[in-house]
Amino acid sequence: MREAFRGDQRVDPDALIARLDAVRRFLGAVDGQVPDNQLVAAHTVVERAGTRLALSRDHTVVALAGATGSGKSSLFNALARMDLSPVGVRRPTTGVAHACVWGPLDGASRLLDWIGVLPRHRFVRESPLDGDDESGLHGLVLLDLPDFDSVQRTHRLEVDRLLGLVDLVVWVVDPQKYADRVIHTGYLREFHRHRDVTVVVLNQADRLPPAELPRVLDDLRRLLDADGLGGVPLLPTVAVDPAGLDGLRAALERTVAERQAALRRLAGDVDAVVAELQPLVAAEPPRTGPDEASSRELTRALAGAAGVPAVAEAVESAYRHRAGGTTGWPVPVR
Ligand SMILES: Nc1nc2c(ncn2[C@@H]2O[C@H](COP(=O)(O)OP(=O)(O)OP(=O)(O)O)[C@@H](O)[C@H]2O)c(=O)[nH]1
Ligand SMILES: [Mg+2]
Repeated sequence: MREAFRGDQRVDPDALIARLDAVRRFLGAVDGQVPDNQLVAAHTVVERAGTRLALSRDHTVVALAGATGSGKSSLFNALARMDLSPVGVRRPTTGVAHACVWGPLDGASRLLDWIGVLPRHRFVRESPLDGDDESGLHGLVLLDLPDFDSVQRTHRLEVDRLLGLVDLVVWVVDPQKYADRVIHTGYLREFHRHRDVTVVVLNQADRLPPAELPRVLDDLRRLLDADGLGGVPLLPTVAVDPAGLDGLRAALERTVAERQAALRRLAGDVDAVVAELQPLVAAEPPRTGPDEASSRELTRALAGAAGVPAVAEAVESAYRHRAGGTTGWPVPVR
């Protein structure tokens, strides 16, 4: 099944909606025949995608995620050019997500309600004093997340919930902990289907002797390749130096201008769902008999969800054809 790295490729919203419809039809067809727990992830994606697309296509929700002390809140404040989220010496510091919206807060309120950021932790980055300085980030909704390696279980749960909803993740690592297992096996690897909405920053780059920086970046690149994240942008940052964010700011400006991150994230979610549902469709469907037609249409529905355009069209007619019929197939494959 397709597991695309879209890179700069655009995701067509209509094609994405067609793929989501195909998943929805597949779920309708297997309803009652496959244990519900095998379909939870697919149902979640279909519902979440519908809500995300309906809420706003003009905003790009970007999360700063990483281990405690890596500098997420420092980067958040530096990008906002304001002290919005407390930075601390006591770890962990950030317990709940903070959000900063570039542009009017009004337009993003429903999105932030859905994401679950409390109103008192929402900030707006638009004032008449700014001039045009911040216009390149107009439409950005930046989230500062709690630490994902937290001693506080509630922090980890909150991070996991939010990572399921955001459009793009900036993973913040630091020179001390960039190779930690929890970062790679617990998180980065899980995002291999979302390479095109993944950015990694090596923050606190100023703490390394300048001659060491290229070696650490190479080492981190090697670890990212092993995580299945080959080709993702990797940038050094220094949150405590305004010039130390130029690369990240430029990357975010490009992302916001493209208006593609939400679509790419959801397309990656559909890829994951299709891979998970694939085993439910037997490799060798029955060749004849009453099960033949239903097995064919399920295969087609899944092919439609996978994004094979010609087959996607056939799904519609297969389903119309089937209207009212009963299905003795698919079977969970042994
Ligand atoms: N030298 C240097 N210090 C930094 C940099 N970024 C952050 N710090 C410092 O590192 C410490 C931790 O920064 P925070 O921004 O609170 O880290 P965090 O990732 O938000 O931590 P949690 O909220 O606990 O998850 C603070 O003392 C910051 O001043 C950097 O790029 N260079
Ligand atoms: Mg913090």
